[in-house]
Amino acid sequence: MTLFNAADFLVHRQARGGFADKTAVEGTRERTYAELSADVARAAANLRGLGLHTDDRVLFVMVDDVEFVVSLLAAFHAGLVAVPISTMYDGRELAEIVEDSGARAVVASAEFAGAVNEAVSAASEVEHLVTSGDFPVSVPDRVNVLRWEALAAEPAVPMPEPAATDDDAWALWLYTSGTTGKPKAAMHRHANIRHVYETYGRQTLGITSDDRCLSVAKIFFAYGVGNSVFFPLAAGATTVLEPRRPTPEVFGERARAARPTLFFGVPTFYNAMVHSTLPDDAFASVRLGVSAGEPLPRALQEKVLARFGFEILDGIGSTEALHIFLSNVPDDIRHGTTGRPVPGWDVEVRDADGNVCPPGEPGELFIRGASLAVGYWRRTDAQRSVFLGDWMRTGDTYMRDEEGVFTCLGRSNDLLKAGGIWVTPGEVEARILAHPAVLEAAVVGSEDEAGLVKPVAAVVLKTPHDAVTEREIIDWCRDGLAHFKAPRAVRFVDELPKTATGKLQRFRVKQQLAG
Ligand code: 3SK
Repeated sequence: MTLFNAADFLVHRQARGGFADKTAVEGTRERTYAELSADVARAAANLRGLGLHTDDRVLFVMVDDVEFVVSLLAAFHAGLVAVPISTMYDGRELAEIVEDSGARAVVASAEFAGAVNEAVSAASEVEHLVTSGDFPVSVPDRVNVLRWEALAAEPAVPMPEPAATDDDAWALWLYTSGTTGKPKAAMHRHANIRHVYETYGRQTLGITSDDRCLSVAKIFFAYGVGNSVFFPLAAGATTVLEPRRPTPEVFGERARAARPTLFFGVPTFYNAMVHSTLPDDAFASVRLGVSAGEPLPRALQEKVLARFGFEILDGIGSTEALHIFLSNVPDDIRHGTTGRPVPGWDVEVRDADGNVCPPGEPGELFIRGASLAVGYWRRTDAQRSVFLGDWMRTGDTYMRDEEGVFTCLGRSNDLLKAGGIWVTPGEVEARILAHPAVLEAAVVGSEDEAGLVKPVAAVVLKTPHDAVTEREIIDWCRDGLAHFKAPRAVRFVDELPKTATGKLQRFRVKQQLAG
């Protein structure tokens, strides 16, 4: 058994090895690697001091700031399981997750006090609530409430060395609902953190200790925790944390002040950036952008390059893979594609019989790599349908060309048949998006009066009161596409339903269009 602890890999190693005085984290305050290392060891000892044992879950509902990074690394250091949770859940949804995880402790920022109070009150197994900021506590007496400062204080029993975990020890559970269904925890090992750094952070991004990382995706999300914690810290670089809600204005201002070199966004955010009034030099320090979450349209990638002056590496990852497994690389960026497999990943496009598709033929994407989750916590059915031996079925429809470059065609279950012919929503959406008045579009299948599935569209206009009509959008599609692909109906909406990282939730678009 080889000992390996992610806290050692991410912070203590750097503090010992020449980066002690280097700034590790810039949030509302700054920490060097030496300070962060000491904070983490103290917080780990204090968590253990609460009576928490190896593999106990500690759940985090926190804003992206120094306290979150310290708490997360402290859980690794203490041999506990860190469970970062989306800050977008309401009290009832959060309570279900807290119950499901069996967490004995919750660490939460004041901003989410309402939902956290409700969830902790409902979840009978929670014994400790650690509050950060000005948190109005309202939980039953059975819960031991302490302030975050108590985690940072000198512990009664120090824990200078990380717990003797090995590669296979649980480090991190990440809840995912995918684009449908009840959230389930993908369970990740300590070793998975090293793997995503080695394969994507170092070999694909080429991150070095000179980099400064800024991520739109928050730390509670797999994409965000890689961008803002794993990659910068493992490289001895600096992570710039932005606690506020991500808008182009907030990030433009932060980027001008903090001068990031690597910027991690999602297509919706890049789209908002190009439609904003930000100065063109707002991101002048960025050497490379990254996009994931959903395919980045070629036109958008080109607009960001023309306006803000940086290239974007488009890639795709998943919570189950922990980070990105297919990506473009800096010296070979193919606009409009997701690039090639990240080193260490096997990626196949398979047909309905499980055979590998020849180049040019669409099929479902399957992946195999060392950072795949060991499974889902207490979700046997989902686990058996998603994890097949060493492989995972992603549910995405892809095509690989002769050169081994992959292009996304949508989610496998998003494809719809109109008049007996397959329609790829992405193709119809791309046509609608080319209309000068359109900001965003989503196409889903909807049954008509005869019970036949037809494409229908939800459309967000750039200027909400633009006098564009439904007929105009339909005719625009009939002009540029085979007629059967044109939507039969168009509904103008204020916004499209999305996940925390901006991934379109088609099942909610369907509800939106049905309602
Ligand atoms: O959605 C993605 O592409 C993604 C990327 C990195 C990590 C996690 C996810 C879901």
